[in-house]
Parts: sequence; structure tokens; C-alpha cells
Amino acid sequence: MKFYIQSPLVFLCFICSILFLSSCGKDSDLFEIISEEQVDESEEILDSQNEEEDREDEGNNVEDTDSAIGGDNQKLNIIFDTDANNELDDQHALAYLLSNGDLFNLEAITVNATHLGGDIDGHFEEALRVLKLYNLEDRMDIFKGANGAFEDIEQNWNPNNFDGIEAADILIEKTREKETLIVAVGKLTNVALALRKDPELANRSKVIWLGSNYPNKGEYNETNDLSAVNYVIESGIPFEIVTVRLGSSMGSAFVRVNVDEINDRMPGLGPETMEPVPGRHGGQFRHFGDYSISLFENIGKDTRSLFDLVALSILKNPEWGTQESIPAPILVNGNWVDRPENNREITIWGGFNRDAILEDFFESLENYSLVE
Ligand SMILES: [Ca+2]
Repeated sequence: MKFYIQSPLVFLCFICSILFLSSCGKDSDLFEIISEEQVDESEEILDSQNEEEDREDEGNNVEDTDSAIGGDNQKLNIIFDTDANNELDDQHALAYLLSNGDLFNLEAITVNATHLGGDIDGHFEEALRVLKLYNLEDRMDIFKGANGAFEDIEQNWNPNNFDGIEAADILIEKTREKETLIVAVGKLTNVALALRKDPELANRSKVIWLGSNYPNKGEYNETNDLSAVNYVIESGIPFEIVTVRLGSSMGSAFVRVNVDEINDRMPGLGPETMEPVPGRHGGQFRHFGDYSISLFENIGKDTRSLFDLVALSILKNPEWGTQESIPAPILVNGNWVDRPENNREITIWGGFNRDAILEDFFESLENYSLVE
């Protein structure tokens, strides 16, 4: 009995000692294993933190030097290609662009000449007038583009000397510097010329074009240079068409503003200029808003569509229109011909929210934030 009483105690002590020694060994091994894993883990955390810091540094550098599309500051870099002296929507679109500095970086203004606005100098002067009304004439550059049509300019092609070379070269240069959208609200000649000179442009930018009554024929920007439209389509550059569709509620023609709204909302809007700026139709102006009233008075209509504005509005809020991706069609003798088998797709915009777009236009000018 004694043996059996004492021996379990001895046995228990023996087992405890073994367990203790064994556990010391295991703990020791375990400590070493945990220690190695912890070191590895710490190093991984440190590496990942360093990588994160590196990425942040890179991001900061991008933000500092290269504001990219969808980058940290979410601003869109834009080249605005305009036939500024054609009636009045170009000027209003440019004013909207200049007023939305929280969203847009304006990299350059290029002008093209459509037939109602005179030659390229007139378009240059009108774009400059709007810049002056925003006190930005010393900070923004305007580049002269083509008077003629793409197919005529291309006939005797000399990449170092052609009608529109100044605008084409700046399109090439600016899109090489950083991701930059081309918003074109006139004929597409300057864009086509830039693509002709540098086909790689198709791989580094995107064109948003205000034009066409697609699927119907015969819109002003389109008919001013049919050859340029086809060249841009065939170049492969991402291409979005903000349709006009005169007489329909499904294009930018639907974004019509009433003269009463202009007279009510526009007086005094925009920055005040140091010196009065002479208007296109006479008069002197210190605010774009007052010049806007003059433009509407001289066009003499009760309502007028702000077509070109819409190409910028849908960049600000894509919900203000509907978009559809389609196989790229082609213009043949001025008619759109669908090509259902075409792998190349383009985007067609329509169905615009007139009230939201116009309200945002007025509010943008009331609370302007100048572009840089
Ligand atoms: Ca225009």
C-alpha cells in the first residue's frame, strides 16, 4: 500500500519534473520560433510600411508635378479645342471650364476656324476675350489651329509646316507630359492633324467631341470637316461623341437656355476685370456675365442651346447624360454608315438633363473657382 501510496507521489513528481523540463525546452523552442516569426512579421510590416510610404511619396510627386486623370486630386487635365468665334456657346463653355478649377486643369486652349466665325484670328481673339474677362490672359495660352479642312491640308503633307501646326504640336506636346483629355467643340481638324503627325497620340489621350446628329447626317461641326471625323475614328483614339441632334430632345440641342434666365442670372457673374474688355458686338465689360447678356442680345433669339457646355458637363457628372458604346461607324458622303462587325468601339452620348446642366452652369459662375 505504502509503495502504492508513495510511488504515485514519486511518479507524479517525476512526471512533473519531466513535463517541466520538457516544457522549458518546448517553450524555449517555441520562443525561438515565435521570435523568428515575429522578426519576419515585423520586417514584413516594416517593408510594407516603407513600400506604402514610397507609394505615398510617388503619389505626392505625381500630385505635385503631374495631376493625372483620376489622380489623387481628381482633377482632369484638359485641352479645350474651340471655334470660339462661332455664335455663343463656345464662350459659355469656356467660362464654365475656367470657373471649375476644382475639377479641371486647363493645359491649353487651341482654336479652329469654322465657316461662320471667320478665319483663325477671329477665333483666337474671341477666346482671348473670354480669358481677359477672367483675368487669365497672362496665365493661359491660346494656340492657333487650322483654317482649312484635314483632307486639303494632308494633300501636300509636310509634318514641319502645315495649316494648324501650332495647335497640333501643342496637342502632341501636352499629352506627352501627362494624361490629358482633348475636349473638342468645333471641327476635328486640329485633332486629326495631331494624330497624322503623331499616331501614338491615339494611345495616350481621349477625345470628347461635341458634334454630329448621329445616327442622322448634317451637323455643323461635322460638316465643317467630314474628313477629320473619319480620320479620328480610324485612328483608334478613344472617342466619345456628345451628340447635337437638332430638333430632338436626345442631344445637346435640348440644353436650351431662355434669354430671361440669362438676364436674370448672369449680371455681374465671374471675376471683375481691372480694365473693361471690349465686346465682340461693341460695349465694354468687366464681367463675363455681362458679356453673356450682350452675346444673347445680339443673337436675337428667345432661347439658345448651349451645346458646347454639355461636353464639359458630362465630364463633371456622367449622370447628366446617357452613354452607349457602339461599333465605330463611318461617314460616307456625309451619311453615317454603321459597321456592326467593327471591333473598334466609340461612345455616343445623348439624353441630357437640361435643368441639372444649366443650374450647374449658373452655380459654377456664381461660385467660381478659377482654373490653374
Ligand atoms: Ca463650338
